[in-house]
Amino acid sequence: MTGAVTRHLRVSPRRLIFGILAFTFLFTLYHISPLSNGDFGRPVSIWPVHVHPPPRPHRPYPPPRPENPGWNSEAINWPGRAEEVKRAFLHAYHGYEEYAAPKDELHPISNDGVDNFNGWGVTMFDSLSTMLLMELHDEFTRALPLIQRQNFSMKQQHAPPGRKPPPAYAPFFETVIRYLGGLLSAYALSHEPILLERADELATKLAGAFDTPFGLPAFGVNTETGNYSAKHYTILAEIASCQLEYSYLAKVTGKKEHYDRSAKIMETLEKGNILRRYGMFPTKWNIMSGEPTSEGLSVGGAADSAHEYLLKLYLLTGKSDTESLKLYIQTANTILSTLLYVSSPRGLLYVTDVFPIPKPSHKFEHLSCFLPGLLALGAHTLPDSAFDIEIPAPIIHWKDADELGLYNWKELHMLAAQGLAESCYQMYEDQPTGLGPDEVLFRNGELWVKKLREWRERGRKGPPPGVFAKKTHEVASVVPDYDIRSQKYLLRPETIESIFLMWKTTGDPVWRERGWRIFKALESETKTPSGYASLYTVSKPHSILQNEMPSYFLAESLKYLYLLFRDDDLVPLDRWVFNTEAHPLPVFEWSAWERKKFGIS
Ligand code: DMJ
Repeated sequence: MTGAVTRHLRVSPRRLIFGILAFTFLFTLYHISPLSNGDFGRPVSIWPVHVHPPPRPHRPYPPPRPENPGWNSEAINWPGRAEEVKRAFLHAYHGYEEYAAPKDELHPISNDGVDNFNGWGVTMFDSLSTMLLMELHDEFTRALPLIQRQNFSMKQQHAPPGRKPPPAYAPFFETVIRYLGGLLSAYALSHEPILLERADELATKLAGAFDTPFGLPAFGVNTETGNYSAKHYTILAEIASCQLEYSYLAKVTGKKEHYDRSAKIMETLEKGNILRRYGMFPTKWNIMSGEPTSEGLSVGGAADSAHEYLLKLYLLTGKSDTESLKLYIQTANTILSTLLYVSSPRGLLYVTDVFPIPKPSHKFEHLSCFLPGLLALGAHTLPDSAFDIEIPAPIIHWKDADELGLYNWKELHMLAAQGLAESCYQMYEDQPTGLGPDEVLFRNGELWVKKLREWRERGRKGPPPGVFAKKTHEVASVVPDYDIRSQKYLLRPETIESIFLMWKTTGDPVWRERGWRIFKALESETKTPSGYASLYTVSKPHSILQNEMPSYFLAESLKYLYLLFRDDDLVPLDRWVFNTEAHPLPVFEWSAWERKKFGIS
C-alpha cells in the first residue's frame, strides 16, 4: 500500500515542468488582480488596463443606499406613479392652454402668458413629444392646426415713444432645441407630414444664422430678413448644439444644405487642433474668427450640450460618425481627469470649471447635472473598443491625469456617472424643500484623479473615492462642504434626466425611488392652481414662488419622470437619441446615396 502511494507520487521531469509552469501562471494571475489587494469578495473592481477582466455583472460596485430602509421596489405601483406624472403634465399644459396660449409660456401665479421665445407658442411646440409619449391625443390634435398656421415671422418689438424699436432676432440655440427639436421629434413619433413641413420651413428661415465667415451660428437671427445679430462673442453650447436636429432633418428631407450646416460647424471647431490642445473645446468663441477667445473649460451652462452632442451625433447616425465619437471620448476623458473634484468631508464628487487652466472655480451648477446621465449613456451604449481609441494626449499636460491610464476607462466613466449622479441627488436631499439649488460653491475639493491615486496606493481598499457620498448627519463637521450660490430651483430637468439614465443603464430601482421623491417635492413645493412655478429659495419649505413655468419643464422634467416610472421601454436607448431638450429622435443610417450626395466619408 505504502509502495503504491510512493510510486504514485513519483514525479517525472515532464510533470515537474508542467507543475512549475502552472504554479507560475496562477501566482502571476493572483498578483496582478485586485484579489491580491485584499479585495476578495468586494464588488469593487477597477481593473488595470493591461489585465483583461473576466465577464462581470453589469455594475461592478455596490448600489447606492435606498432612502427608506426596508423599502421594496417590487411592491410599488410604478405604472400608477407614471399616471400621476401624466396628470401633472395635464395640469401644467391645460393651465398653459387656458391662460397663456398662444403666447410662449405661462405665468403660473398671475395666470397670463408671456412671449419670451419669439412669441410662436414655445410651450406647445416643446410639449408635443411628451404628449405623444403620454398618448395625450386630444391635446396633440388641438395643437396641430395652430402649428399649421404658424409662419415663424418676427414679432413687432416695442420701444419707448419716439425711439426706434430694437432689431428682432430669434435666439438660434433655443429656437433649435425647443421648436425645431420639438417638431422633428413629434414628426418621428407621429409621422404627421405637417410637422416635417414646418420643421423644414423653420430651419430654412433660421439659415441666415450660419452666414458667418466660418459657419458658426450667430446668437440670433431675423427669420424674415435673414440678418444675424451683432453679438460676435458667443458660448460653445450655443454654437455646437444643433447637429442632431440638422442631421436628422437632412435625413428626412434629403436636403444637403441642412447636412452641410451641421458638418461645417464641426469642421470649424476642429480646425487649428483646438481640442488637441486642451483635450476638450473651450467655452468662449468668436464667431467672426471661428476661434476660441478664452481658455476656460466647463461642462456648465456655457458648454453643456456641445459636449453632449458629440456622443449623441455618433449614436444618432447609427454609430457611423466616428470622428464625433473620438471627440466625445477625448472630451469625456479630459473631463474625468481635470474637472472632477471630491469634497471634504462628505466625499461628494462634483464637476467644476477651470479658468485660467488649471485653476478650478469649485462652482457646481445644476445645469452640469446632465453629465452623469451622459457618461452612463456612453458607457452603456458604446462597445469596449470605443474606449480604447487611440487618443493623442492634450498638448497642455494635466497634473495627475496619467493616473487614469491605469484603469479601465469604461468602468471609470460609469463610476464617475454614479458619483456625480449621487451628488446631484444629494443636493436635493440636503434641502428642506427636497429640491436642489441652481448653483453651489464647494469649500474644499481635491482632484478626483489625485484621490484615485491615493486609493490605489492604499491597495484599493474600500469603494473608490467620490462614489458613496456621506449625508450631512453622517459627518462630524459642522462646516458644510458647500455654500449655496443660487438658492433658486428653476424647474430644471438635469438631475431628473440623469436619474432616468442611471435607472435605464444600471437597472437599480433606487434611482426610480429618488425620482419619485423629487416628483413629490415638485408637487408640494411648486404646484399652483394653474401650473408649476420656479422656486425662489430651496432652503425654506413652502417659500416664495416665481411667476414662471419654463417650457422645458413640460418637455424634459415631466417626460423623464414619466419614462422613469413606466415599466416598459417606451424609448429604447439603442433606437432613440434625446436632443438636449429631451425630444427623442430615431437612430438612422446614411444610405450609400446619401453619403455620396452629402459628401459623407
Ligand atoms: C434646457 O433648455 C436644455 O436642457 C438646455 O440644454 C440647457 N438647459 C435647459 C434647462 O435647464
